[in-house]
Amino acid sequence: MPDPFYITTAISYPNGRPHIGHAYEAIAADVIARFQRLRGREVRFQTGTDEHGLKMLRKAEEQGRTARELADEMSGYFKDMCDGLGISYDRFIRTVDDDHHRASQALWKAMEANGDLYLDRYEGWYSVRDEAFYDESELVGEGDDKLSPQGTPVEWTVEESWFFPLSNYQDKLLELFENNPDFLQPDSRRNEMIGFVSGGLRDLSVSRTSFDWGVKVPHADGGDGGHVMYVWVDALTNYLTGLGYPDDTEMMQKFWPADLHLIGKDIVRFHAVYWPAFLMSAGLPLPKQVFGHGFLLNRGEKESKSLGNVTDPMTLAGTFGVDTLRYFLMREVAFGQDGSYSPEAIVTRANAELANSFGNLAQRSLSMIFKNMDGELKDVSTNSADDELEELVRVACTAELPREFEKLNFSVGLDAWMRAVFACNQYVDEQAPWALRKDDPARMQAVLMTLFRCVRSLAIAVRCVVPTSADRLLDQMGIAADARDFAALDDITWFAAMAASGFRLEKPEGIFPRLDMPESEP
Ligand code: ME8
Repeated sequence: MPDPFYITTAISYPNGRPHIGHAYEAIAADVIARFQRLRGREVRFQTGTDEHGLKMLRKAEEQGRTARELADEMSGYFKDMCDGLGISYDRFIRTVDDDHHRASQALWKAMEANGDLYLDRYEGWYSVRDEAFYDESELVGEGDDKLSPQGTPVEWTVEESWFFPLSNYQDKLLELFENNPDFLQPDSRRNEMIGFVSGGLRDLSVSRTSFDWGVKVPHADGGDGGHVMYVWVDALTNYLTGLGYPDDTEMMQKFWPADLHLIGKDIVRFHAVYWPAFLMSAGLPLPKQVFGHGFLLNRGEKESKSLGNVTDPMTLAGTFGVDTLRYFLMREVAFGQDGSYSPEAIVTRANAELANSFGNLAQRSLSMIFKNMDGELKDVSTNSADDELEELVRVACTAELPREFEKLNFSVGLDAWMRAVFACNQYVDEQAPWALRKDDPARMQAVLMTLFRCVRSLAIAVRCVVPTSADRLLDQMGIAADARDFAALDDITWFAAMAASGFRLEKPEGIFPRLDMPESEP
C-alpha cells in the first residue's frame, strides 16, 4: 500500500468574502489531493477558516456585530466556495470548533511542559491586517507613516504577554533549512527564510490580554489568567486538530507529519519558522513540506476594493464553468510564481486547449465510432502508426504528467498532456478514418479504436484538474467508475474485456463548449 497523504491549505480569515486568491489555493490543493488519490494513496485533505484575532474583532466592531456573528456568516461563504469549486476536502475546519480549542490548549501545555513559555511585557509594533508582530528594523516609512514590510499599517502595542523563546530555535531552524531543502519550497522562499532566521530571532509574544476573542490560555488554576492565545498559535494548530490531536493517536500516526502545507508566499514566515519551532518544542515531528505559492493578480494588478477590481470567484466559475477555471489556473500560472488572469486569457486558453483540442478530439473520435461502427468496440489489430501514438500518449499520461504534478509543476505537466492531445489530433488528420470507411473498414476500425484508448488515457490523467468534465466523458465511454486511476492506465487487459462485454457507445455529447467573451466584465 502506498503511504497515506495529508495535505492542508491555509485557513482563510473570514473577515470578508472569499476572493480569487482563496479559490486559487483551494483549487491547487484539490488538484494535488485528487492526483494523489489517483495514484492510490489514502488522502486526508483539510481546509477551513481562521476566525479569531484582532482583525476579525475589529471588522465585526466596524459592522456593529459580534465577531462570532461575522465569522458564522463569512465562514459559510468560504465553505460554499469550496463546495461550488468541487474541492474534495475531508474536513472544513473552523477555529471556533470545540475540538480545535482543546487541541490548541494541548499544544500550549506541551510547549509549557517543555519549559518554553514565560510571562513578560510586550512592547512593540503590531499589524492587525497581517496579525503579525514586527521588529522596528523591519518597518518601512517614517513617523506616523510606518508600515510593515507587507505594506500594512502597524500600531504600537504594550501589554502583558506569554512569550515563546524563538531565539533558542535559530540554529535548529537553520539546520532544518540546510539539511532538508524539501522542507520549504520553492527555493526562492527558502533563501528568504534562511536570510530572515540568520538575521537573528526575537522571542515571540504568544498571548494577548487586551481582548478575549480567541482560544483561552490554559492556566494551572483552571482559568485563563486573562490571556487568549495569539491568533497564529491557534491558527497553525488547526493542522493537528483535524487529526484528532491529542487524543486520536491512530489518526495522528497515520497522517502526521503532514505531507504538504500549501500556503501563499505572504505567510511563509509563520509556517516555516514559527510552526516548526512550536512543533519541536512540543516534541512533534515536522511537516514534510511547506510550499509557498505565488499570488494571483487581476490583469497584473493586486485586487483591492479601492481599485474596484475585486472578482467573486464564484462569478468567474459561473461565467466560464468550474472545470474551465480550474484548468486555466493550473495551466496558465507557473506554480510558485505570481500569475495573472483576465477574462480574455481564460476564454483564449479554454477554447484553444479544452474546446478545440481535447474536446474536439473526444467528440470526433466518439462520433465516428457511433456513426461508422454502430458504437461498437472491436479488438482489431493495429499498425505501427497506431502503436506509436498509443506509446506517446502512454508516456505523457503515466510518466510525464505524474512526474511534474508530483513536483507541483502543474503547467509543465499539462503541457506534456496537451502535446499528446495535439499528437492525437494530428493522427486523426493524417489517418483520415472517414475516408477509409468504404475501402478499408478494418483499418478505419483500428484507427478509431486507437483513438478510443487514447482518449480514455487522456481523460483519466486530467481527471484531477477537470473532474466533472473528465467523468462525464468517461461515463459516455462506459469506463467503470472504479477504473479511472493510474493503476487502470497500467492495466493492459481492459480493452479486450470491454470489447468482449458488448458495450455500445450512445450518441456522444460534447464536453467542452466553445466560450464567447462575456459582454461585461465578470
Ligand atoms: O493568511 N493569490 O488568511 P488569508 C493567491 N488566516 N493566494 C492568495 C492571494 C492571492 N491574491 N491572497 C491571499 C491567512 N492568498 C491566515 C492563514 S494558516 C494557519 C492561517 C492566500 O485569508 C494567502 O497567501 O489572508 C493564504 O495562503 C490564503 O490565501 C489565505 O489568506
